[in-house]
Amino acid sequence: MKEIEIWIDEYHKGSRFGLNGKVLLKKNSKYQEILIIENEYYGKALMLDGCWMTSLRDEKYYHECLVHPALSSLDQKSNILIIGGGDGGTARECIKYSQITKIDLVEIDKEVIKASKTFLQEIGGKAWNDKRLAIHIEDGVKWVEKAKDNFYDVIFIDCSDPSELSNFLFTDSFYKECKRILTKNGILATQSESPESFKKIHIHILKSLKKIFKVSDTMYSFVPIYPSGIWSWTFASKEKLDLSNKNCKEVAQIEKDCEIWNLSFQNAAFKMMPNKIVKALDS
Ligand code: SPD
Repeated sequence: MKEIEIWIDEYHKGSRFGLNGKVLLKKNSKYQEILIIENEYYGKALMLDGCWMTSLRDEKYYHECLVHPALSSLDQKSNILIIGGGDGGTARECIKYSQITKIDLVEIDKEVIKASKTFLQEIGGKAWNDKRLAIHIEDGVKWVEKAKDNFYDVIFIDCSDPSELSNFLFTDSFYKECKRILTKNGILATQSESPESFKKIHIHILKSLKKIFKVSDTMYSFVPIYPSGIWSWTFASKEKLDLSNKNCKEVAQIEKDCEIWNLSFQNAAFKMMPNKIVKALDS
């Protein structure tokens, strides 16, 4: 008998972004609905509460852009914090850097990690067995509040779109707490939504980070399964932000390993701010 294939859509302001395939998992955790579908082109894909999070085919567009601009540019990098990131993709990119000694991955929903380890094993890959990775099932906001001053070299915010569950991760008070726990030259690296489909929150994130941190910069690229496809990542630091990767010994090897990211891709991506966003930031 042919397995049943259905369309699963993310609805967004009167548009829908869908994948067709066989549903491998659909369950409600304490926090959200978790759905995994297997699509002919994108492979297995994860949706949380009706929003696409990642797919095997396009996840590298997202994870490589979140991780490498920050890690390849920092001379000192021992302690890393990942807020969210329960699919393991951000951790997988982090473990490529030998200097890192500890990665705290703080994910509120243990069921996301369980589903990812079961169905999306390739995304976390070797990270799940890397001794430097410590998984904490906890609210990222509380974790940050409890963390010591000047402790983390990089904080990655790998969260969902704003919702009841994640709203606080987009607030000034959360960003200020992140600043407090970053080392002097540390970097906050956050997914910063879409300048097209999430324009209002995108501008809010960029303005907040500019106000709170001494320096910040945004890169644009694509995540094909997200609404509108265009996406952004923003990097902020309390002292200096030099994302030119000049001292990173591992960068050549990491470029070879990556599917999307390389230095010229990154350089172009930091110059891609749409003019309507430039104008909105100026006003
Ligand atoms: N529109 C979806 C935004 C989700 C960003 N986080 C994705 C998690 C991948 N690790």
